[in-house]
Amino acid sequence: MERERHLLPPQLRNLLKPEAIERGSITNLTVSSPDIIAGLNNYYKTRLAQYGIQTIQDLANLTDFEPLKDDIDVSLLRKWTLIAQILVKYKDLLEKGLNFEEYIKKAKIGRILLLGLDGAGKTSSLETIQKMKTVAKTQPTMGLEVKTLVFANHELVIYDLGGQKQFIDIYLSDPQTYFQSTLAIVYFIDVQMPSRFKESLDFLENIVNDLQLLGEDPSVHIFLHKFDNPSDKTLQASKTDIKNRVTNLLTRLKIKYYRIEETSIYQIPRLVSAFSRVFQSISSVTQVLNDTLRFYAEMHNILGIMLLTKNGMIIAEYTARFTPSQRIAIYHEILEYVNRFDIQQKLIYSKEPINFVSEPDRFTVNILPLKLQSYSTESAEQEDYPTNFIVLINDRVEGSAVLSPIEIKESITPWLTSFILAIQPPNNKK
Ligand SMILES: Nc1nc2c(ncn2[C@@H]2O[C@H](COP(=O)(O)OP(=O)(O)OP(=O)(O)O)[C@@H](O)[C@H]2O)c(=O)[nH]1
Ligand SMILES: [Mg+2]
Repeated sequence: MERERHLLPPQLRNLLKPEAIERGSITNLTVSSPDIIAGLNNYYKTRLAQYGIQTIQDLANLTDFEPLKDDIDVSLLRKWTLIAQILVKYKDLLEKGLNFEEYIKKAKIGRILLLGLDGAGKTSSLETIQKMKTVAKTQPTMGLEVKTLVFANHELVIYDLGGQKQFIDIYLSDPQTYFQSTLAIVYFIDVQMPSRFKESLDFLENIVNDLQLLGEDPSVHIFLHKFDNPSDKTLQASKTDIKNRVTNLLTRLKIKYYRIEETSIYQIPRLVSAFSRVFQSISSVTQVLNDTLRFYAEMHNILGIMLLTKNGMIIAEYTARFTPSQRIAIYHEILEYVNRFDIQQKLIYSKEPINFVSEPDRFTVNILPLKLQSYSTESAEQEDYPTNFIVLINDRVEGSAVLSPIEIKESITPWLTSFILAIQPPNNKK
């Protein structure tokens, strides 16, 4: 009994009725009746059942609130479906009978491969995000170089595979050595070199074939790189051309999930954002964090929320209500603040938010330090945890959030803490 109760992190347990947890039906969570959710009483249970919603899984699948809205308030429906979706994401972990921390430990991170022809910009890009400033590296990589990068607590192992012809031949002739246990591949294509598109696509096809033969199913990220100046017409045309060709190729190879990013070492926010998405794609926790942020944004009427590491990488975000260019413009400014040492010091020690207006006077942005408070350890140990940043973005004119940024942060922090602690060990842990 005791063990079952600890399967869920405390913040998630708070979403459910205590009796539901005591009953020990937690392992059958997704087939449980929706009324295990706190506040969902018998009346609502009956209403939901009238619309065919009998289980947590049904509730998680609910997307169209329209038919129910006369019976049940939409804000309640939204809240409950989000809770149900979070619970469904835990199904896997619950079925394995693991608690959250154990689960994270077992979700061992494999490696990330940086691939692409010689001179495509792999090494420069990696060093640019490691240093958070442009590194225009010119030394070609001689074969395989193994590097690491810390993202949240994951020590990511990154294989930087030099792209000269003689090395490519070696990788492709020994895929087992180079491509096995791959969680993600980042494939770089130099958009300034249309004359090499064909050659680059051939290499990509060979890699994907090898991965499929090995039974590997990594997440695939295509970086259309050296996209230095988005308003350059020639560059735009090349980008559109290669984007179509990549899409066709990956569709033909039956790769369902892939992302295409436009990157440049001279556009750090885009590059960091693109890499953050690679890291998020292999982290089992970011999905839950993303849902949590969305949940909070909707509850408190906030336009957007981002959760950043100390150096500005995006751990999780809810930014669906911005256009991609708005999102990048806002993030650009956020990065400038977060990576300025004096501002960091001020943020961490004063605990007051930094406020600014972004994207031609449209959005107010608040950056707040997020000091983690462990629920299981004594307060003396708190200082050992690195600070993260929480960013709240709102419409300037509307000033729509009801609560102040500090109040919002206070209410989000306990929620996020247990998740982040699970993926982020203390600073002093080597
Ligand atoms: N204009 C522009 N040049 C870039 C960009 N990224 C990298 N470069 C340049 O491209 C050249 C090759 O960069 P590298 O990072 O060494 O390329 P690589 O993919 O690691 O090459 P190999 O190690 O040989 O496979 C260098 O001169 C970089 O300065 C970019 O975003 N824009
Ligand atoms: Mg290199």
